[in-house]
Amino acid sequence: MKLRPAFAGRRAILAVLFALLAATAMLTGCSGGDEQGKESAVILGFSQLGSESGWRIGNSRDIIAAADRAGVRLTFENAEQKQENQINAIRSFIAYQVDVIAFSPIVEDGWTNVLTEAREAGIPVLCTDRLISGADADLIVGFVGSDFYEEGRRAGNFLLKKADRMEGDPLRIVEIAGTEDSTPMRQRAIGFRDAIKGDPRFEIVESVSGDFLKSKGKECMQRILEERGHDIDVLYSHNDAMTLGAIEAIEAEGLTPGRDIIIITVDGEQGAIDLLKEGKINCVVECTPKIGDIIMSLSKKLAAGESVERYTYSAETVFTEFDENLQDIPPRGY
Ligand code: GZL
Repeated sequence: MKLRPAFAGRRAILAVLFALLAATAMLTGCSGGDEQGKESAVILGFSQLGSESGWRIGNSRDIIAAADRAGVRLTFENAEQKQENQINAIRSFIAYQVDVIAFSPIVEDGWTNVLTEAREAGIPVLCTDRLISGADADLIVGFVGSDFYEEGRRAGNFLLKKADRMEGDPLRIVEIAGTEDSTPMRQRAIGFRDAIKGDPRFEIVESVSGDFLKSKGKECMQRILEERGHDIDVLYSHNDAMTLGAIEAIEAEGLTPGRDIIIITVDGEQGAIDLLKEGKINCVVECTPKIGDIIMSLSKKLAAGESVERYTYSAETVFTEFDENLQDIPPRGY
């Protein structure tokens, strides 16, 4: 049927109007209530820093599953270890006018401009897992994640307990630290040092960055063993991925991890717990990646215009060779 020109024109105008309305609803996230008038789903833009460790992969999995459980519409961007990718992702969330932005900042500095843009757009920003510099603290509405300083202290307190059960020789400590200028790297280092401060039994003979990567943890340990031979008594590693790499280097050198070199690690991945049970690791400080549900709960509150706690810390523990029930540790899930 050939439409009369006038009618055809009217249909075309209606089609354009409908398309504009649909686009506006999508961009503003204000699709309004559905036909029952129920609230529309919260739209959360999440910038994940990368996939550098089993911990990070477990963190991403947990966040995606939690969004599904919570009925939150999640726009998830993986920055693949690049800060500029996180900045670009946050800018795209602003353009899309999400209800809330959450991100795990790969390092603490360099966020002022993009977070100022988010504030000017009226979009609340939540820091998850890691923090930004204190100078920009007013640009975020809250933090959810671990107390890294406490994790560092737990690592140091284990070493005090271990040394109490050993001969009095000074213990030479090597530290393989996480990504430089990241919150966990800074805080785990300070907490550990505060725990052992002033104790003449300990000397940190070297601290290097392994960037939270297994490959770099192995490279660092290989070089240190080549240069220092067997004059190392303790490895304090800021995450399990680097620890697993370092243990490969230690065993290649013909040394026994957990006996020739005391191994203290952070995260609590399944691989590390398995080696703790085997006696190849002496202490695993837990850092849980399972913060997805709390992120969704806080995001819904923010989208509803409610305020949230400034800091929401995860409940965590520590597993050591002195525990009697190591075999009972349930599967870690990351
Ligand atoms: C800690 C997290 C760290 C983990 C590492 O919350 O930021 O980053 O300890 C990960 O495994 O790479």
